[in-house]
Amino acid sequence: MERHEALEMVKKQLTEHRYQHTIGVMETAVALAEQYGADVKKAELAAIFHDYAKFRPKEEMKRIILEQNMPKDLLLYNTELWHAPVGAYLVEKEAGISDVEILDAIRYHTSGRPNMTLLEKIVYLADYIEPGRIFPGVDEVRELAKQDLNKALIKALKNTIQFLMNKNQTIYPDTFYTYNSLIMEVKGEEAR
Ligand code: DGI
Ligand code: FE
Ligand code: FE
Repeated sequence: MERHEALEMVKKQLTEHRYQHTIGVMETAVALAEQYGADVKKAELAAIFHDYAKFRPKEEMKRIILEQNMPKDLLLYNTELWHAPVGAYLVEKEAGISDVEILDAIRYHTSGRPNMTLLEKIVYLADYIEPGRIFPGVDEVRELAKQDLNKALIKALKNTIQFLMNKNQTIYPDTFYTYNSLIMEVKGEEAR
């Protein structure tokens, strides 16, 4: 699918603010893909569609999670987590995108997962550091992203976990598993 066609599709699903965020994620993901040698076209499409399901009614998302046999424990945690796996499902169904790498980058863009692919990492990080983001610590992650993808991701995960803890919110286990997996990956690199 061409960029303009994809953008037209997502624009209808999003608010103007969320659409501008999506443009930022797209541009950032393309730059990271060029920098780290990922498939630029896949990064672009995954970024464009990453928040496709963001504004679907919670009841619809819940139904899809149950009917499509997605992990049921998602329903026990923050509803903010749901749009990622539901988005992957709807993007395949409604936009006809069947590329598993693109769909997984959408599916795991909020929680991450252990042993993330390069494309998954790029979309996750682009979502965190796109120019419209202003949360505390984001500049440090932007700087790390210039040097080391995994170290930037660790900082982003750490910030997110700390942010949620400070608000006494639950933390989805995959968020911790993602953090652990990245720490081990960096330790492995350093031992070589
Ligand atoms: O959809 P976006 O706002 O662009 O960003 P996102 O898909 O990364 O969603 C982030 C939101 O999800 C943020 O408000 C934090 C919230 N959230 C709630 N529980 C968890 C969580 N994020 C992670 N990574 N892990 C959680 O357990
Ligand atoms: Fe999102
Ligand atoms: Fe997003």
